[in-house]
Amino acid sequence: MSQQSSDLSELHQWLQSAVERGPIAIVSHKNGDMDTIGSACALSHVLGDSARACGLHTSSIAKRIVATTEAEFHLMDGDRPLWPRTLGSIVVVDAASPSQVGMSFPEGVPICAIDHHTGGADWSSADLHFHWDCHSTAEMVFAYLDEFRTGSIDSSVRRLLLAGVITDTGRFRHADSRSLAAASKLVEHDDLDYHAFVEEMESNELNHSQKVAIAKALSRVESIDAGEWFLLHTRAGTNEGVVARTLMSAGADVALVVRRAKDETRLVARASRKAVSEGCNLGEMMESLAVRLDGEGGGHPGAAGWSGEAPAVTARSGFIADLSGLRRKPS
Ligand SMILES: [Mn+2]
Repeated sequence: MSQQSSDLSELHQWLQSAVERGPIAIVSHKNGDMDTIGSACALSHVLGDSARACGLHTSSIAKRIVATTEAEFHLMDGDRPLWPRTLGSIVVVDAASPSQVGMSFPEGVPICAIDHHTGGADWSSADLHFHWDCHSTAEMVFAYLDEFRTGSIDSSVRRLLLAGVITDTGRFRHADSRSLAAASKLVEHDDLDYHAFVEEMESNELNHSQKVAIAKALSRVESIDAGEWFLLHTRAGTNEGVVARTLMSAGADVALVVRRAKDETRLVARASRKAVSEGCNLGEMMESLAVRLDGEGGGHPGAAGWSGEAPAVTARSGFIADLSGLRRKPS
């Protein structure tokens, strides 16, 4: 049996016994992006009445897709999460470590973590840690359903997972054969009009104050030759992802967006495909930043983040210093 199919059967066995144990909480990570929400809702839909998708937050795209697929997602209060007394199992989707969930779990309930991030990986508390080095958790959930629960893959599940794959691969910009194969299988049914679906996802218009905030962040952009890399960086109060994407379109090898909120600093970084193939690995850089500055850091070679209590200027100069020290490899 290949590693892939043995991972999937291990997950299947775990979930089968979970269903027998009673109520299952399928928990998303605290930022509530489309991948985590889509994966949680699709899995809970398939597992049936005993499973509930829940978490602290849903992003605006996720909110829209949850509404249009008539999926059920339960928002929880991170300070006082209410768990059923009979809770039998917890499945965490798309979180690199327990801290990314943003709430504590009841003692003694078996946990299964399904995740595709590098870094973090602090799932020693989990009974089962199902990890693949791929571009979205939605692909992993789809691989499982496609193998063991094909009959339960309905239109709603397909849309939830497809949206997760589309957003986590940056609209397929950093997809690989597995993401593309999953997406292809997800759209091959007549009831999914891909064009209309993408339009529906992208109709997620920014409101006026978000547009103003993005414009301000763009007006503060600075460029640096960080060693051999062309870096564009700025501060943003919101929509860091949109700002980072814009900096990439403007030709950055690496884009860095710094956000300072309350007592937390957050770095969001993106690298071009070329930069990644020439040796830039943002996930590793953010992990090493987390070692030096505390906080949490990790992600993927081309898209990664760090958050912690260090001042914004310390975090930013730490990142720039690391990037400056990195030599380009011939691609
Ligand atoms: Mn993800």
